[in-house]
Amino acid sequence: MIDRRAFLGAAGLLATHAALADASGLPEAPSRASAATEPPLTPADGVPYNPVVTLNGWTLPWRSRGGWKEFHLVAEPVERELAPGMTARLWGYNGQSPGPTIECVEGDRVRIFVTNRLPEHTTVHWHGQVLPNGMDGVGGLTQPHIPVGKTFVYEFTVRRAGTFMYHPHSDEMVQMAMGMMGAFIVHPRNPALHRVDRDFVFLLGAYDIPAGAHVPRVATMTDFNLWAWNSRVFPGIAPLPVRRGDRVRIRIGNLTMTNHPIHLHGHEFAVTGTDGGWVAPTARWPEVTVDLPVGAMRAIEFVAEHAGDWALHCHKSHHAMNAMGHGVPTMIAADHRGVARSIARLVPDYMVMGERGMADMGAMQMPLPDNTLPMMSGNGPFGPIEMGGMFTTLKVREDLARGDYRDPGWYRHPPGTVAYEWKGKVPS
Ligand SMILES: [Cu+2]
Repeated sequence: MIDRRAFLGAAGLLATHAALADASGLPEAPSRASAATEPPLTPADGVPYNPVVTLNGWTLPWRSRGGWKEFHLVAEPVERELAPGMTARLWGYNGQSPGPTIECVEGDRVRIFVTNRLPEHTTVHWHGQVLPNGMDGVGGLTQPHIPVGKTFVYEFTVRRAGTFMYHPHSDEMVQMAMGMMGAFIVHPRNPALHRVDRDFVFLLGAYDIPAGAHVPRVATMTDFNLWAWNSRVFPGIAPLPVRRGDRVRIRIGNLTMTNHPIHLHGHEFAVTGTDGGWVAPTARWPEVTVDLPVGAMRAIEFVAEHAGDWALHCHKSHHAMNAMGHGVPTMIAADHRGVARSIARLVPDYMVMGERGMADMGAMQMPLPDNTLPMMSGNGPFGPIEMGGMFTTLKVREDLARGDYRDPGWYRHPPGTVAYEWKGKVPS
């Protein structure tokens, strides 16, 4: 077998789409090991469009051949860093979970090769696409499952612009619990339609990985311990840098087992699209939280008018935490000093915790098993942020260059605009 990573490194992968091929005649299947956010992939040919930015992810290059855009997905076991200090052994596509984002244009004919390098069969379902029934990817119903080691071909015309995703419809519970999913963005044929300055996409995922382990428990139904955006958890989730005045779209898909109310600070937005299509402008209303139902996508849009580091997070407070034991008793207001003294005679390291709340855990460096993240972490300019899971920031800046997606660092607040301690009088 060709070592794909070595081949790609030599080939300078993003240089051109047209040359992507391997010895078998299949389009090359590029692969990524890093969880960094790649800059948007500007199309080298075909109808021009404004590409999306996949949070902690990337877009799959394609090749043009005989009027088709050809993509190559490889379903395979992957290693994914969820945040610095923790790596999970997941299943995904082309070296990553989630798989690379597929981008094309309304009216494109797409041919997607899917090679199965998993230890069991799989399929790919193109969630939200209107396509011939036999291309829908439901194993057993619309096609045979793709056996281990085989490559299947999906061909269809993408009929409408919008926000879609892909995932297996084959041993679905296991394969999605292992991280198999990806975004599928279809741009309008007329690039002036639905135009925004910055367009982000990520998928919500949930994992149940016991402390010190690497592989998710695949039979967990509700009690997940890691709530992820594109298989990353805070502080591993990249910020969304935008220029003040930019019109911003954030596309979010939910492939977890529960709903997620996603909340943006400092701005109001409108839901402008779902995986069913665009919302008519007359049917939109202002919101600061959008609930993501299971198996659905939402695109929100707003003008980033207010400079600052604005929190963007799931509003279920347990979903903005990393792994924790939900059996922890509430100790607030309990005086257990006497008990603690008795326990300390048996367990010298015993610490009294939680009788004043749990905020101390944000700063405490407790010994943890290897490959385990603290429940809350991340440090901001004012101290511990005390979050985890589905949390990141929208960083609105005056001086960001167009097309610059690098983290601009912490916001520098103008004098007199930060909450302050009362010391007997307000400054005049
Ligand atoms: Cu949530």
